[in-house]
Amino acid sequence: MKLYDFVLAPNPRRVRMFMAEKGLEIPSVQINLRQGEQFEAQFKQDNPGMIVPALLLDDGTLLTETMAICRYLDALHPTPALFGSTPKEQALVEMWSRRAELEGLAGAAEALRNAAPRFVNRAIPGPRDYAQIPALVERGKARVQAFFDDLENGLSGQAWLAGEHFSVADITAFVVVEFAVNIEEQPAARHVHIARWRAAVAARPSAAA
Ligand SMILES: N[C@@H](CCC(=O)N[C@@H](CS)C(=O)NCC(=O)O)C(=O)O
Repeated sequence: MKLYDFVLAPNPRRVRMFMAEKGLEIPSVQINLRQGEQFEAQFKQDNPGMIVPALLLDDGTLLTETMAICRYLDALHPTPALFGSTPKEQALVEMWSRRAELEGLAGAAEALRNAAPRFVNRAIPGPRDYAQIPALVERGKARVQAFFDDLENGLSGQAWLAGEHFSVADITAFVVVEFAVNIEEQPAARHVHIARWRAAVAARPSAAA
């Protein structure tokens, strides 16, 4: 197996944290997105989607999409359970994972990629070029702040998003909170549950992955 990774990007970080929680080590290659290595011919040939993370399996299958990669690794290495154990936990993990991706990560990407000069004509990652839409910057920031409010409610009265056990949903939400520095958005002082939970995630060895 080989993991295409980039140390500064949020989605590969989710996979690295997931692997660290499982105690997995997979050989990886850094694709420096800041230097445009995702556009190089060899990478394009290996991964026509031109995004990271991507996991190349020994039979040549290429898995893209962070959650698909995590699902695959989880099926091979079921413990510790990071997708929930009970039906309720599993549903809550799915619910919070989708909220964190669709509101948190997507909102942050919208705010960053429609503003930063390095993303001119690259407002959406992948093989096609999309023009920036400056009006989406403020909307993206507002979505991230709305996600913080949802997260605060979700964490009220419980240690982790799915209840008693840390899960992949906590990984994605934590990566959103950390990545939001790049769009100059952070949880507010009133988000006390996020602050407590964030410190607890940061204290896990996987947070350094
Ligand atoms: N939906 C994908 C998103 C992957 C993605 O957006 N990756 C970014 C890095 S976080 C990327 O490869 N960007 C390439 C670029 O900016 O050209 C997933 O969940 O893995």
